[in-house]
Amino acid sequence: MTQSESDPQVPEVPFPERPGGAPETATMPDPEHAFDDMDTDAPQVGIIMGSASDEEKMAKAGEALAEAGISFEVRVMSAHRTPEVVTEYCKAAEMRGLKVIIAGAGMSAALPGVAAAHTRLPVIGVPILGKSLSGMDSLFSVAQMPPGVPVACMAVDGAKNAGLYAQRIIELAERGTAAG
Ligand code: RP5
Repeated sequence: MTQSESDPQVPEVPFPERPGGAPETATMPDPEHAFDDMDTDAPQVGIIMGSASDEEKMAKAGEALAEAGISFEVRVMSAHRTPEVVTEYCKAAEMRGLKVIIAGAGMSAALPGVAAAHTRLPVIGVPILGKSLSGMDSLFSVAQMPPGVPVACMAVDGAKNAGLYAQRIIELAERGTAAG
C-alpha cells in the first residue's frame, strides 16, 4: 500500500531534482553494498611488547589469534623507553575498536600494568624470560599489580595462552551482544 492509498489527504511528494537533473534517489547507496568500503579487518586485539627482542616469543599470541580468525595488530612500545607512546596508544585503544590488549615485557616488566592504568579494556600480561633471575623479575612485575589496576598474568613466555585468553574474552563479549 502506498502513502497516498493509506491517507488520501497526504499527497505523495517526489524526491527533489538535483542540479544535474538526476533524481535524488539515484545517489542512494544500494543497502546490500553500503558498507563495502568499511574496514572489516579492523584489529580486535592489540599485541604490544617492550622491545623488538620480545617479538619471537610474542608471535605465539598472534598465531593463536590468527587460528581463531581474530584480527590483531602488533606494536613495539616500552613503559620505560617510550612512555608517551604507551599512554597515547592505550588511551585511544577502546575508541579505535580494540577489545583486548596483550602486553608482553621482560625484566622490570611495567608495560602490562601501565597499559591497564590507561585503558578500561582487559589487559593480558605476558612476562618474558630475560637473561637473569629465571624470569622471576618479569613474572612478579606483571603479577603483583596494586589493587585497582587489574592485569591477567600469564605464565613466563606464555604468549600462546594470552592469545587463547583474548579469544575467550572476545567470544564471551560477542555472545553477550548477540543475547542483548
Ligand atoms: C624489556 O626489556 C623488554 O620487554 C625486553 O624483554 C627487555 C630487554 O629489552 P632489549 O634490551 O632487548 O631491547 O623492556
